[in-house]
Order: sequence, then C-alpha cells, then structure tokens
Amino acid sequence: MDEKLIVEDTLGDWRRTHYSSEISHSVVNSEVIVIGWISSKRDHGNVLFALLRDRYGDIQLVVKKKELPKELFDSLRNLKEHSSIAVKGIVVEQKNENGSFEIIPKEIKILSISNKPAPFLTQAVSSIGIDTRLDLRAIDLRRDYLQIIFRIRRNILKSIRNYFDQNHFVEVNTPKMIATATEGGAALFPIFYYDREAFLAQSPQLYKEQLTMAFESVYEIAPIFRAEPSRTNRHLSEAISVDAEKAYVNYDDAMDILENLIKHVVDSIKHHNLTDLKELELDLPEISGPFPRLAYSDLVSKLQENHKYIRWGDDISPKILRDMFGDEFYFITDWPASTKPFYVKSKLDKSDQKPHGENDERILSESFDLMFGTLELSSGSTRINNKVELMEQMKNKGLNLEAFDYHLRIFDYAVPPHAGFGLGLERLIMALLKLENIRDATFYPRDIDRLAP
Ligand code: AMO
Repeated sequence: MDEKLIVEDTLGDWRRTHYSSEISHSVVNSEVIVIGWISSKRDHGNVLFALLRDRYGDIQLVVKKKELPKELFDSLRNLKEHSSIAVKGIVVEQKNENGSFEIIPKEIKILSISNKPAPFLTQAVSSIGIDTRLDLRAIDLRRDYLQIIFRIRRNILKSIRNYFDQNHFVEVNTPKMIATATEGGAALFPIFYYDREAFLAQSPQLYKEQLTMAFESVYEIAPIFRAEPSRTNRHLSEAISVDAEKAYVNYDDAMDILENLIKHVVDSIKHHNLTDLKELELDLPEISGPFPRLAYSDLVSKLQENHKYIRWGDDISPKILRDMFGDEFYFITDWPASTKPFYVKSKLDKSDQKPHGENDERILSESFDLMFGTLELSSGSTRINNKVELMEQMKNKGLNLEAFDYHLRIFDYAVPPHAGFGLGLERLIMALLKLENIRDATFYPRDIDRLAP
C-alpha cells in the first residue's frame, strides 16, 4: 500500500484513561484508552503485534485484521516506529506468560506519523556516535538508557531542593545577564545588552553573597555559562550549578553542608530509584563516614613523593590524580590564594600555614574543592566580607574596581561573614551514574562545537 494514503487523525475528545503501568488485573475485560508511540512492531500477516510506549513503559497491542476496517489495518501495518497513536480497546490477560496484559483494539486513531525509519533503537547500549544522537536529541532521549538517567536526575533535583528546604535555605534566582566576570575573564561569553557590552553569568557568586544579608541562607539551581575552549568529556559551555551561600559560617561548615547534601542525594536515589539502578546494573558509591579532607599542600607533597610533576601553586589536574584516587568523595582544602578567585578569603592566621622551606610567603585560602575520583564536583570557600580586604584582592587580581561598584557599595553596610559552594549538577550525575560523557547528563548540551539543537 502507498504510505501516502495514511492520514493523521485528531485527538478529538479522546483522552488517556490509563497509562501502560496501570493496565493490570483490575481492568481486565474493561475498555480503556491508551495513548503513546509505537516502540516496536511485528507483522504476522493477519495479526500485528505492536508495543505502545508511554512515559511509564510499554503495553502490547494485538491488532487483528478482521476486527478493524481494512484501510486502518493497512495503515497500521505501514506505520513506522515513533508514530503516535491512540487506542480504544479491551484489556486481556496474556496466555502462556506470567502476569502480562495486552490490549485488543476496537478503534485506533493515528495521531502523528513518522516519515522516516527509527534512527536508533530503544535498547540500552548504543553504538551510534554521540554527535549523531545529539543531532536528533529529542528522539535519542526516548531511549531506555537516557530515560533512566533523566528519571534519576529528576529525583536528584527533588532531593536537593528537599535538603535545602529542610535546612531553611531560601531558593533564589539571580540575573544571568551581568556586568562583570566573577570566575576569571577568559571563560566569559560577551553579549549585547542594548547599547552596552554585558556577559552571560559564569556563576551567581556575587549575587548569592549579597543575598545572605537579607535571607542568611540561600540556594540557586540555574545555568552557568563558561566559554570553555577545550573539547573534553567533562566540560559544557552551559551547565547547571547548584549554588549555596550561608551567613555566619565558614568553609568548614560549607563542607559539612555539601557533604550532607551529597549523602542525602545518594540515600534518596538508593531509596527511590532502585529499579533504575538495577536496570543500569549500577552500584552507587558506598559512603561510610566523613569525606576525607586533604590539605592542598599535603597532597602536593604526597604527589611529589610519588614522582608526579607538580609544583606548589599549580592547579591539580585530573591526570595527576589518576592513580591515587578511585571512585570516592574527598575534599582538597586550603588552596593557595593565587589559584582562587578574588572573593575567596585568605587564611590570615600564619600559624595555620604550613612551612614551605625558604619561601614562607605562600598564602593559603579558606577554600575547598569536592572531588570524586579525578572529577571536580564543586568548589567553595569562606568569602571576604570586609570591603578593604576585598578591594585589595581585586587589585591583586588586576580587576577594575569601578566595574564592581554595584557590588562593593553593599560592603559599606556590614556584609556578614559567610561561606558557600557551587556544585556542578551534570558533574554530580556523571560521577554517580558513571557516565562517560557529561553531555548525557543534560538535555541539550552546549559545547564549543554545538549550538543546536
Ligand atoms: P567553579 O568555577 O569551580 O566555582 O564552578 C563550580 C562547579 O561548577 C561545575 N562547572 C562545570 N561543569 C561543567 N562544565 C563546565 N564548563 C563547568 N564549569 C564549572 C564544576 C565546578 O566544580 N563561584 C564558584 C563556586 C563557589 O565558590 O561558590 C564557582 O563558580 O562542578
């Protein structure tokens, strides 16, 4: 039959009465309406077997030629996977199999017709390159594997909100079009803002700090924009950051908050996504006891003892950590002030600082990174809340103080001591679900090569 003869129907007054997951003993012999898309089809001549998929799974349709108008049966036979249909039919219990149900359609509406053969199958592992998948992301996201990841992602977000809410944090939203850089100038996306230059926010840093004045404890879950020039499996140009900031605490407390947040999230996944974890054949990291807190200087010494090439003051690359850490959470604390942004508080108590041979000018900061193996998940610190100190740091980092006037003026009104962190949501998902590529932790990834879809 000519495929062009298949015509699309309208939904009209048909509405779903049951999801696939609700087709059970209680509705055997009843009439139901199920709606979804065809995930697979088998043609046995006078009988078609089709799986109809909705957001909760598949239900089998047994379409008999003699029970439907000829044109409709022929249309269904020609229908490609991914096409959407609505089915009014009777639920029957499957013979020969244990406890499954199927639907014998009485009426079918073809709602939306796929013109092309399915580009990828629905099974878990795909041998198709990620770029091909991302080009058709909306279809890619129908695959079981990604459905599970995004189901867990949903729960992660829910449990993060739940944690902050229980701990009396206020959810805030801060501007994403901003006037100044916060995390260093190189990774900025400039934009036109009317007749001025502006930037996409690299982080909500200065706003979340300011908001501790009015709300004490705040958090935000929102995009951050980084003009990352490199192509890696762990960097996005647009990522979701979970930012927290709290007044009257320091970086030790911020680490406690972050550690408890991670534990809360892991417990929640274990509790709510058991079936998903089984399908992924995944064990979440076992967390026993507190996350180790390793001082930067001690770690550098240890790396040097292990003949790794690193000098005090260098950033610590994932590569250099490779043989030292497995799948475990740990903090690297007390980074050199020179490696951290201007708003990070230096450790002023010299007695806290480690001896470093001839050079005792090495200033540390009240800062930390949360790591999982070699992956950085989060950074945080105690912030400078004194105006003179902050201006000093800005000057040291070569920043234009005038451009930050909107921020500095707040400091004339006694900004409380405060601390916080930013946690990369996709990085966290990547770590917990052992994803090879961060792009699969986000719906529509943005990177140096990709601006669409
Ligand atoms: P930082 O720049 O370390 O700190 O960012 C915080 C966390 O955000 C995630 N992240 C990214 N994830 C994916 N792709 C990227 N390009 C990317 N860049 C950052 C990481 C990282 O650990 N204002 C501070 C946080 C704070 O001190 O509160 C900040 O932005 O997981």
